[in-house]
Amino acid sequence: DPAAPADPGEAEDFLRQCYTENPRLGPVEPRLAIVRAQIAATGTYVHTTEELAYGAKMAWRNASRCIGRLYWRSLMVLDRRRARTADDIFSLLVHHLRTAGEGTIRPVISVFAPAQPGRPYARVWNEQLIRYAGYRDAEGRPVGDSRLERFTAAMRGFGWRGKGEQFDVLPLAIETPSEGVRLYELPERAIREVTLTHPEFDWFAELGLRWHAVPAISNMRLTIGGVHYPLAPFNGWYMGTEIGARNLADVDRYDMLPRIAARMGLDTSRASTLWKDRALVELNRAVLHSFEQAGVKMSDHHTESERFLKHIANEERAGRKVPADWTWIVPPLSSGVTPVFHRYYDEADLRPNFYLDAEAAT
Ligand code: HEM
Ligand code: NRG
Repeated sequence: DPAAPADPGEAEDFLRQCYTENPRLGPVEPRLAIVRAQIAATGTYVHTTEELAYGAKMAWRNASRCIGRLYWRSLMVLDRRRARTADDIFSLLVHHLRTAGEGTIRPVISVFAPAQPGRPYARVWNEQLIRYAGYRDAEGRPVGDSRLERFTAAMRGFGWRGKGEQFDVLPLAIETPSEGVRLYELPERAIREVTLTHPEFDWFAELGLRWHAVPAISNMRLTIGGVHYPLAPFNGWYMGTEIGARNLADVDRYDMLPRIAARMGLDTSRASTLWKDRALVELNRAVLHSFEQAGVKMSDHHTESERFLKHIANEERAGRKVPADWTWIVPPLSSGVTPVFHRYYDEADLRPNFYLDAEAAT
């Protein structure tokens, strides 16, 4: 429960670790005394800017489903704890997307106000800041991102009208205690997108595919030292398979493999022709090729797997274990030819971390 009081034990564990790993912050004992008193008096405490920044980096470091953790120290932490109104939050989210996506993509987190004990808190209903709407056409055929159909219907319930096309960016639904839910349309300058072409197949562009450059998860709660930040959207860059082997390929998302296989002229009458595998590889080549051509940072699953093993080696040298979830770390394409496949991982649930709360809208 994000609105529960801060747990003093968790606060102490976090502060000891934070101050041990950052000797320049000075001794932890005086800080512990202050925090204990704050929790006793108010049920919670206020992180310093340094604690917030390092806590957010630790949360990324502890995210056991994330293969991209080698660069955890480079996370840019924007302290947005003072923002209150939906208008303020919206303009800071636009700023986040522009900071993250201009020039080369950089990992950024915007941390908004923590939940106060027993009080309602602000949050964003969208799972990511940029997502495409999902609809059904008159014949009941899916249009857009089928995963977002329920969310899209909820937005329509608030009066939003999408164009009904394959890649309509959804509005942001921002909820604050004093204003309720408000919808905001993202301006174009906040939405960097890449249209997909293939290095050899000229017809590929006719499929009309595209994807947004920045994955910015906005529905996970950041927990640092017993304090809960329900609104703390973060982003890194994409690994190509997220788009090419899942978003555009999954049967319950864009389901593109049958159409790509048809254009390739493959024999789809039997599974054993491996037409799905062949179409999948070409789709993934198109994703990596298009992002590279557009100058948008993206990594492939081989490179990201190697980086992750380097991260594990770094962390072990620093005397730390790397909690990891095999089922999320292993890429959904060519799993067995990436080195992350061939080993087991520690499965600890360490804090600080990111947690998924129940969906607000659906
Ligand atoms: C999950 C890659 C940055 C936190 C993932 C996944 C991938 C990935 C491939 C699995 C996603 C899926 O299967 O749907 C990367 C790459 C990054 C990056 C290439 C480039 C820098 C970050 C940052 C944070 C983060 C900056 C937080 C500060 C997480 C979390 C999950 C995750 C919490 C689990 C999401 C969930 O449970 O749905 N990442 N990531 N990652 N990543 Fe990263
Ligand atoms: N698979 C999701 C994004 C999940 C997080 N992936 C990242 N995170 N790369 C998708 O939109 O396809 N990140 O912070 O970079």
